Amino acid sequence: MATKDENGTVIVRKEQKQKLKPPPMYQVLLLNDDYTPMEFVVAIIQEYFNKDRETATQIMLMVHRDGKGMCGVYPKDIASTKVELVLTHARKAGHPLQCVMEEA
Ligand code: TYC
Repeated sequence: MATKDENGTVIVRKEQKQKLKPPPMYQVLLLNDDYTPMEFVVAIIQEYFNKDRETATQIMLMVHRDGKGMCGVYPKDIASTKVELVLTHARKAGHPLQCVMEEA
């Protein structure tokens, strides 16, 4: 953009640097517990994270073995909605399954 100072001198400002960063992404993780049935966890991963049965089973077993496992990476509002839907479904079914999100 060009403007003039008090003497009429044209001042040309350098173009503003583009400072916008891409929006942060969030991992959605399932946490292990001793009570939620394996079959229920597999069904949850298939339903909310669009995985086939085989992939869902692998993720479930990883959570069972390592304590936690990643189901997907999403923008903040989508990750947050998935966490809420999973927790609501698990509580309605009477299971203590935990689902969390963290910045990727
Ligand atoms: N540990 C559970 C069991 O033995 C299975 C399980 C897997 C629970 C993954 C939660 O996120 C989980 N029934």
